[in-house]
Amino acid sequence: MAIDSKLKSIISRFEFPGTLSGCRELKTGHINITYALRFSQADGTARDYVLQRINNYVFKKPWEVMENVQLVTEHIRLAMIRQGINPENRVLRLVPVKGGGNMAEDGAGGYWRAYDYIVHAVTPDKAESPTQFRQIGAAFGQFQSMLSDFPIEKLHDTIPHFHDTRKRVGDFERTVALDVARRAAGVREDIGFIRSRGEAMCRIVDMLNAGELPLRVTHNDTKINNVMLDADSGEALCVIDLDTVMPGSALYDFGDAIRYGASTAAEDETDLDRVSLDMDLFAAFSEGFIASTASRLTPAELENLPLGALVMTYENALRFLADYLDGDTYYKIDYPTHNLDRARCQCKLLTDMEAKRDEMYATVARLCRRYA
Ligand code: GN1
Ligand code: MG
Repeated sequence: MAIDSKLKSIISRFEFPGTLSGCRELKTGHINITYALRFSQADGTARDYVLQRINNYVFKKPWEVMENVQLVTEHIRLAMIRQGINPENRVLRLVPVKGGGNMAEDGAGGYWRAYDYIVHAVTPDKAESPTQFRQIGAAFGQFQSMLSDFPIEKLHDTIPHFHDTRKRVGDFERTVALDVARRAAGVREDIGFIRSRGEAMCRIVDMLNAGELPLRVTHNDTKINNVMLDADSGEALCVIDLDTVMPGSALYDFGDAIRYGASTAAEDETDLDRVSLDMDLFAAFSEGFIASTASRLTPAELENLPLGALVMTYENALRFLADYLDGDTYYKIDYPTHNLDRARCQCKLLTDMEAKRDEMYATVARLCRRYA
């Protein structure tokens, strides 16, 4: 793509080696703006980097996001070295800004950062097989395990109350009452669905507050495409998108991965008959996750993993619907009812999970007996 002068000037702020020879936008994620950059080197080779503009409507204090990312990637890098693993291409590495630091402000309110590109990798948007999804489960489980000795008090809450379902349920009522975009009348049934599950879905927050579940350092955005896989072997290489690494519950990471990756359809599928929970994928992910975390997680965490899937699906339904009612201020959308379609799809998935609840618990209990 043609590179405009504003982008060029941001690029020039980072310590990229070589001469810029390519730039393309990567259309992934609902939040940040991401570019892949290529630099030709004097020896004729090329090196690739990722440049991102941090969404500072979503992340109000981008410098705190960067502090977290710096600390977390450094911690993982050292953990890998201790385990005899070469961290090259397996943990994100920030590119320094000329003159110091790791984030550049563009003078127009934009905040930018850059990473080495994880090479020879793919990020499937959908599980291609149970075996692959088991690997993804293991990768997120290992990610949590590597951060199990991270000093949790050093982490900023990059989005305060991110998975505080109780607060989200309260905020949702205010959103409905304000009805900024005047859309509430058209989605009464959807609002009713969200209201009917509110209390039950606050169970994880309540257990955390009661000390029945421990706070852990968690990823909090465990979509399948946040794990990069080796393009040939399919082996999990690197967990990415670390902006929401924060204190949270292990159940959130398990649950969000199931919500997105074990669904039979895309997150915004409009033919709701196609949306359900694939129990083979559920079992495969559970196996990878439980095998890599069972020795660390408490019995209460292990037993309640399926609750994570229900709660995360509910929470995303609520958030998409709230953003639709708000006039689409948070998520990137491709068309006017995109957030509504996403919300309805999540509601349908939650309904199917409710029907399969006993089966989900039985599968997890069986795997816990095997690995715990
Ligand atoms: C957003 O980074 P991305 O676009 O994968 C969102 C998640 C939602 C997800 C739904 C910081 O994630 O919480 O679950 O969309 N991230 C943030 O697809 O709000
Ligand atoms: Mg994200």
